[in-house]
Amino acid sequence: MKHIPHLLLTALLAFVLTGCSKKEEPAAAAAPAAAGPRTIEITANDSMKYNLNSISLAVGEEVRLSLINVGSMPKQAMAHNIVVLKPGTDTAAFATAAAAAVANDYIPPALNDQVIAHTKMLGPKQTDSIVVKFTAPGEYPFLCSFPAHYQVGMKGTITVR
Ligand SMILES: [Cu+2]
Repeated sequence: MKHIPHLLLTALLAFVLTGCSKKEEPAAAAAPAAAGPRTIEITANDSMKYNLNSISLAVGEEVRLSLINVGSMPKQAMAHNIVVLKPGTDTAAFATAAAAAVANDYIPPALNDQVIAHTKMLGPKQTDSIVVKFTAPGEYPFLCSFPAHYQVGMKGTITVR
């Protein structure tokens, strides 16, 4: 009979302790939500335009470039991507080579060493993102490698300082 009150006390203590720790969990879990790279949203439309043509970043910054094709034309006629290139890349030559690289989703294999990162080629309402860490200062060109889009103005610069 002496053991019963002791067991009850132990159970009560366990309940109180569990209850206390559960109350603290939401506050503790909320803290890491802000971590991770900053997201920069870029849209591409049926008029062959990005909403952003210049982006400024700090050296060492890691960002998520998120591309959204907000157009509605079929993918065969109007698709978009973002290709981030190394500083100093001949972008016109890259775009010309890309137009011929249909089989490789318009990324020319011969110029792969100039590509830092690229999204998939997106049809209407599709989205894709790339995470890039810019460790060196410079002017990083970006463009859409779908045929003729670069020439119409789907290009820009990421300036890293
Ligand atoms: Cu495009």
